[in-house]
Amino acid sequence: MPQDRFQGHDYFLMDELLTEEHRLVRDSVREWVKRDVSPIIEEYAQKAEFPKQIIKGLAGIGAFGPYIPAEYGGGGMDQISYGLIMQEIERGDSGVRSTASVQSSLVMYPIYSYGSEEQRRKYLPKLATGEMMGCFGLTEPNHGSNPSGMLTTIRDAGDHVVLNGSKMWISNAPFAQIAVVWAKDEEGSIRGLVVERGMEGFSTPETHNKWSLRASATGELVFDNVKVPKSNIFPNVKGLKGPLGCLNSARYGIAWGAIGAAMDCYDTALRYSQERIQFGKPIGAFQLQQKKLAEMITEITKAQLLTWRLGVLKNENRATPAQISMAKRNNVNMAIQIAREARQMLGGMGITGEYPIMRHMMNLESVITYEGTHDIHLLITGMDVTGFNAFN
Ligand code: TGC
Ligand code: FAD
Repeated sequence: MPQDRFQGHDYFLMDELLTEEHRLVRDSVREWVKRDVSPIIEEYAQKAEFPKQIIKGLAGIGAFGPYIPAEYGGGGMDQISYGLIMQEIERGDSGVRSTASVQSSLVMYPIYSYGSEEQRRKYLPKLATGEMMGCFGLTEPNHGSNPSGMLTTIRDAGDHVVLNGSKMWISNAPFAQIAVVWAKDEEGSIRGLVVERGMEGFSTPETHNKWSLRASATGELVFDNVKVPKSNIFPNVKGLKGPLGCLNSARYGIAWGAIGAAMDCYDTALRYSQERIQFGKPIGAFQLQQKKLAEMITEITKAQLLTWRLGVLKNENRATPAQISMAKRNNVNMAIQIAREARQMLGGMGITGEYPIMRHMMNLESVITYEGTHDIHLLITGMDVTGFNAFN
């Protein structure tokens, strides 16, 4: 990929709504992405490999547990800083943001929110430094959008439980040392537990041949009579609200992240339109290309305002799950539309790895599917505004 010349886009002077700390966090992550992600990410995406060497750097910029209190190794930051970190990382690549959001919101968050003090002290500091990586197992081969039907079970066996079943499409699974797993107990209640690599009967086969999120490792979690100590079960949550609570935090981060991917596509297309000459003029001088760019910056600006407001509500503990759904759905859809338009603006060059757009476009096909599909989030909004549940 040519040198990363990205410049932020702030049409409505949104920076004035950020604190000095927010801007500092955002700018330092942006610099790190330019230095350590952009130069290598295309090569890793092409070979479908997660660049493990960036784990230390991700920990260094505070991407693992930004809002987890400092006494457990987290960054102790607010929700807007967390969002800005996700935005800047996804500006580089959605797969790298996936690794960070799984670690923060789907592994550290449940351990912090639902775990015992012993569990917090055992896992959180190592997860914050990246010495330990985690993954999150909710989806199963036959239960994706409706996780309440899950078939993975735990059976009481004295001082431990016996875990059986399987999970599919799990980000970070191939290399994670621990998995936060959701399974039903004998009463049919969903419980969360920490499963450690090395436990007998636990394996994590890698999923190959993805056209999307190629720089992120995806795999299965297979449990064949795995004995898990009872001390690994989260004591403070029961039911589907446990995993869904984690998703609120991850979906919030994705809403910010999608803005990053969209800004990168817009920035690339804008620069290309100013430099590429056809019919004796820069293509940006043609009205059809201007329409595309004008609509892109309009949609990015609307998403920035929505998401900043959501961050304020989240800081005040007032953001509802339905508001988070609306932002995730809107922003990922906005980003995927922009990626498709921007790719066309680059003509043939748009399909090459010389530019980041095609990679973003393909990545966003996963982002619009995971953490609740586009349609599932629409139904959540529909239920919230009408009071009618269209799921059952
Ligand atoms: P429902 O009966 O509505 O609710 C069951 C219980 O959960 C509570 N609840 C929530 N709690 C917290 N946050 C939320 N967002 C919540 N939504 C619901 C609810 O109040 C109830 O509590 P209680 O106390 O009454 O028991 O559940 P349902 O079975 O009808 O399902 C609702 C539905 C469809 C919205 C939900 O299942 C859903 O969101 N499905 C989508 C599944 C999904 O998003 N999976 C994501 C897997 S993880 C992933 O994709 C990671 S990708 C990572 C990466 O690489 O970045
Ligand atoms: P399905 O639920 O089978 O849906 C198929 C289609 O039917 C979709 O279009 C959906 O919108 C539609 N549909 C379903 N129900 C309804 C309905 N009631 N009304 C209307 N339409 C409906 N999961 C994890 O647990 N952990 C992870 O780390 C993780 N990482 C992932 C990484 C990648 C790259 C991908 C692709 C997925 C990942 N997932 C992960 C799984 C992801 O959350 C699921 O793919 C997603 O929730 C959708 O489930 P599904 O694929 O089984 O699709």
